[in-house]
Amino acid sequence: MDAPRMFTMLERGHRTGGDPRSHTLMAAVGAFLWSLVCRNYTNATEETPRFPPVRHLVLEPEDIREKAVFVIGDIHGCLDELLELVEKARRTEQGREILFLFVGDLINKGPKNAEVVKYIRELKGLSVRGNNDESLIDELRGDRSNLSSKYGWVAEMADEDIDYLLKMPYTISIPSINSMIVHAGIIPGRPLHAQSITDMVHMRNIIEEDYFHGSGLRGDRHVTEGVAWASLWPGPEHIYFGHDARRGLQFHPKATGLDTGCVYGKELTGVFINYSKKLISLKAHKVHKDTTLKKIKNNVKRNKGNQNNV
Ligand SMILES: [Mn+2]
Repeated sequence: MDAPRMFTMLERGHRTGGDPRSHTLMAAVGAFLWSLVCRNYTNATEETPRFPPVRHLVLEPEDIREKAVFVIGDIHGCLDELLELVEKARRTEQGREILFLFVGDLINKGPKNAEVVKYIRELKGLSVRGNNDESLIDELRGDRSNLSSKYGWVAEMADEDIDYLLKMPYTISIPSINSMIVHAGIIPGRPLHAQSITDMVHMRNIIEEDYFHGSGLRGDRHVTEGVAWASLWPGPEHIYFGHDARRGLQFHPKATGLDTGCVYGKELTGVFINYSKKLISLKAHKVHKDTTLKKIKNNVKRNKGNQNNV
């Protein structure tokens, strides 16, 4: 997965014998084609892509091998708590290699956004795209020399870290351990390719509408109407998600919510989804973002009739 699978396939072909010259030629052609695919993403300032190159990433058994898989909730720039959680996870698994997965919202609201992305990339962690990651990507697609003031920290980001964000998929599936990761939610009974991006990055509730006059199951970002989407998820795969700090840790038969509001001074949580299956929560080091302030802001926005805030 780190290296393009195309190269791996060519390598395998080479080992099985045949004319080595034809393999060299194929490798050259492959490298050229891959460079065309990558060009837009490495030179992102020119044209920043709206969508990741792979929207629904599937991890194969060889991507996991003997690794313990640890899924971590919303980070929002809380680097210090993340470092502590990674350390605790390593102590828990005692020497077994760990693949760190993230439910998205790596950035915004918290103190060390650029550092979190760099750290996760270096950790070879994989994250899905959250609404806050998506907001930054939207911003990057505009005039980068004129980013809004809340994105001042983006100037510290290396190109490779921005590139990492741009490539984060909407879902990560691991069929070998019957698991899937998404930031917000998935509408049951609808194939992945038909899921809306808004639902995958914003949904908290599902509202059941009249199937004849409405749209059936409809995702909603608010929690005032309908029920928690995860309470309706029937499986078969178990979904790990974030985005719902208000509900906090959620345990449903086939879904686990991991946003325990670290940035709001609550907790940061991660869970091993194979081997020990242990869940680890630790206290936030401080209140990084005051929720009282957020509530006031939301009320002001609501009074203005704007329902687009998250
Ligand atoms: Mn979110």
